Formats: sequence, C-alpha cells, structure tokens
Amino acid sequence: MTLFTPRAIAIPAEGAAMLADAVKRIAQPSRRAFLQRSLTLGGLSLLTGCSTSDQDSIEQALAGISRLNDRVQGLLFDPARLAPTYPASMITRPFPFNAFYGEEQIREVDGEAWRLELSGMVAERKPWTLARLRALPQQDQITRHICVEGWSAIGKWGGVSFGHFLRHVGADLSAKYVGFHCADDYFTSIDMATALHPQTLMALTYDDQPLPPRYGFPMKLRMPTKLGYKNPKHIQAISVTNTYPGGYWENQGYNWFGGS
Ligand SMILES: Nc1nc2c(c(=O)[nH]1)N[C@H]1C(S)=C(S)[C@@H](COP(=O)(O)O)O[C@H]1N2
Ligand SMILES: [Mo]
Repeated sequence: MTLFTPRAIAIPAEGAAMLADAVKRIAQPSRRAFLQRSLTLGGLSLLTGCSTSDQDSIEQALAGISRLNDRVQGLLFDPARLAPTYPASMITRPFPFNAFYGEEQIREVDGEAWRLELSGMVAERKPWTLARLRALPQQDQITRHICVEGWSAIGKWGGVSFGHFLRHVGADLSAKYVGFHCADDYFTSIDMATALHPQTLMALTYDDQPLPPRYGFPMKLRMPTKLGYKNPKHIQAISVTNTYPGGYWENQGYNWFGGS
C-alpha cells in the first residue's frame, strides 16, 4: 500500500498540491519503489513536519528518510541469514532480461580480452582473466531475483564466492563499500557485510552454462539478499573503498542499501 495520499494527511490544500507535485517529479520507477519502501507513517509525519511550501525541503526530507532507511537496513542485516533457495523445477523459464536499455543494446563483451580490474583497499591488484576466475572454487545457487519494477524470477547462478575472492586478493574487509563498474557504464556499490555474505557470488554461469550476454557475460555479482538493481552485470572493475561510490539508480533516488 502506498501511504502517499495527500488527502490522508492534514496539510493545507496548497501544501498537498506541492507534495503531489514533488511526488510526481520523483515518480520514476526507482523513486516510486524508494517511496513505497521508505514512507511509513513515521516517515509521513516527518514529511508533514517540514515546510510543504518549499519543494526542496520535501526532497531533503525524503533524502533524509532514505539515508535513515539505509542505516536501519544495514543494522538489521544478518550476515549469516540465508535467502531462500528453490528446487530446479521452480526455475523461471525464460528468465527475464532487464537493463536501463532494451534487449537490442545488450553488451557483447569479448571474454578473451576481458580483464577484471581491482582498485582501492586491495593488496593484490593484478587484473583477473576469466580463466583464472574459473579456476577458483565454484558454487551455485537457485534463488529469487526481485526487481523493484514489480517482477521476480527464480534462476540458477554458479561462480565464485565473493567473500572467498575478497580474502584471496587481500581486500581490507574493514572497508565500508565495494563498488562495481560495468561494461555498459552501469555502476553500483554495496556494503562490506553483504559482500561477505555466504550467498554473494561472482556469477560466471547461468543455468549451468557460461553467463549469456543478456544476463551479464562474463561476470555479474549475484546477491539474493539484495534487489535486482544492486546485482551488477558485465562487471569490469571492482573497488574496495571508504568513499561512498553511489550507483546508477541509487544516484537517482533508489534506496542505496537495497535489501530484499
Ligand atoms: N550492468 C548492468 N547491470 C544491471 C542492470 C543494468 O542495466 N546494467 N540492471 C539491473 C536491474 S534493474 C535488474 S532487475 C537486473 C536484471 O538482470 P537480468 O537481466 O539477469 O534479469 O540487472 C541489474 N544489473
Ligand atoms: Mo531491476
């Protein structure tokens, strides 16, 4: 349920109109999800407490709620709690494609030439080839991917435990963020606790086959504890950092923590 009905709260009609306007301006799918996830009654009273004659203060209040939401989600995150897994019979076929562009623009990355670059708080920064990643221990999972645009699907991904990888390259595990840059210029970042979660996978396969281009060849980060937009495809560079890296959708208002 969206609580964002100006009529439901006691504010002057003019203020309500401005509020509705602000909501319309930020009603891209991303923002919509952010509102639905963050606007509890408490959030609404916080909103009505701000000057509704000033659209900037409304947006600031929303941003404030979102930051609070990130902190609360981070505190509530249980690093040992596993997301549900499913039998192979429940895999969604065909598995949906999604990106900030259409299927006709799916990136074709050359697996031979591809190198995974590492930067920031990492001891071993030598770029990785696909062959070297494939030589690390592999695990797989059948989990549910949830997109804020309103669909979810069950898929099977295989690859390298990201926690194992981070330890292997001597990443500073006390760093706050891990950032990702992708071949299609998408970018996102996650908290270290989620990076080290046992189900966080550098996925190299989908449904036991090399990851197809549509699902992020040659490598994507698969996290069943996070919403779809936090799962970067076509990863080219990873950075371990204490400087907030943001993200493609996050910078447009999606909640940064993005837990599912
Ligand atoms: N590189 C890249 N990764 C991305 C995106 C994107 O546009 N580019 N979109 C995200 C979103 S919003 C979703 S729902 C999933 C879709 O993954 P799928 O195509 O495997 O279903 O990828 C996420 N990761
Ligand atoms: Mo998504």
